[in-house]
Amino acid sequence: MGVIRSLVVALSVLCLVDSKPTGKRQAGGCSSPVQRRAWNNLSDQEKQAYIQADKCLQNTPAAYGIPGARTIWDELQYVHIRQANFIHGVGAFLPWHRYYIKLHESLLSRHCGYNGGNPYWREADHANSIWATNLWDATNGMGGDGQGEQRCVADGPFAGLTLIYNAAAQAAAPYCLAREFSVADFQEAGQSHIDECFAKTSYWEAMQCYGNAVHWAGHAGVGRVMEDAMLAPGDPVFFLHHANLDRLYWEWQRASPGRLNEIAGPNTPGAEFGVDTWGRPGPEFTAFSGDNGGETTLNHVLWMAGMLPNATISQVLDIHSETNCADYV
Ligand SMILES: *[C@@H]1O[C@H](CO)[C@@H](O)[C@H](O)[C@H]1NC(C)=O
Ligand SMILES: *[C@@H]1O[C@H](CO)[C@@H](O)[C@H](O)[C@H]1NC(C)=O
Ligand SMILES: [Cu+2]
Repeated sequence: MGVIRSLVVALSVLCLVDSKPTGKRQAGGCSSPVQRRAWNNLSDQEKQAYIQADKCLQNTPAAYGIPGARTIWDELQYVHIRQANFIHGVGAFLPWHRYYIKLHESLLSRHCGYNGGNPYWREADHANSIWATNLWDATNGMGGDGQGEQRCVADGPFAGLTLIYNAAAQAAAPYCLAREFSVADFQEAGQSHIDECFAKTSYWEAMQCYGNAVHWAGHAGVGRVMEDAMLAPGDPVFFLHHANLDRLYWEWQRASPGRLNEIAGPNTPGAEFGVDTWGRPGPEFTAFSGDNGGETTLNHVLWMAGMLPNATISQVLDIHSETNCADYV
């Protein structure tokens, strides 16, 4: 296990450096969307600003009253674990993860002075080899593969990062940020899989397609924490991966105007999504889903544990909405 860091670390001044203006959310609109750019297209200085802002969240004491959380990074991971059986394999999968990216962006801005967009990882560019990217750089990147028996990440800015929530969303023994790269699993990020999903003509078909190979590739390709459907956001790579998935979903949405108002699917996942081990979502979610039934509607409530206000799916389907105010460039 990596070195356990002191939790009380002064904010790095780098948190405050070189960020682009955030999306301005004004009454009734979004006048200047925050720009989400490909990792490869960021300058080293921009990469550092983003990395240091994530480190800042990992070193900022918990602020949202989530039981057992040490840091805001813990609280961010908790939001995902707590409702994992309500946001995967369901209609809300893509909208929920879109709003979760906005949560990450909002925390970076609110607590760490980073007002840029959440960058994305253009995975298809090097689907033949997960290694063939500067994303793993130890200086201007996420650090590399895990090492040793526990596969803890031992280089780069997140070496020594520990996480505390288990799959039951309870604070337990700290564990390290672990990775175990798989070249074979990452190959599913390839363009042919993206093209297949882009060709789907209904949301539910498209969601199931994007949620399959294209989504799985980044999780299983990185491995360990990222491969765990509950714990995955503990790895900072999660947000680059999901921004890429969200970008692909947005491309699909833009291909036909009706798709900005289209949602479908069940509110509880089928057996193939592991509900037998996760358990069914309880009334604390289903009673507040806003759908008046088991089918996901535009009124479905997206919950971020109070770190952002509850939003409905209708508020996030357009990334230029007041709630999102973002663009992929
Ligand atoms: C972004 O990076 C890609 C390669 O990953 C390159 O083809 C493209 O020209 C870059 N775009 C800009 C605006 O720099
Ligand atoms: C937000 O959503 C959660 C979960 O669906 C629910 O428990 C809570 O009451 C909602 N909060 C508000 C202010 O509506
Ligand atoms: Cu998820």
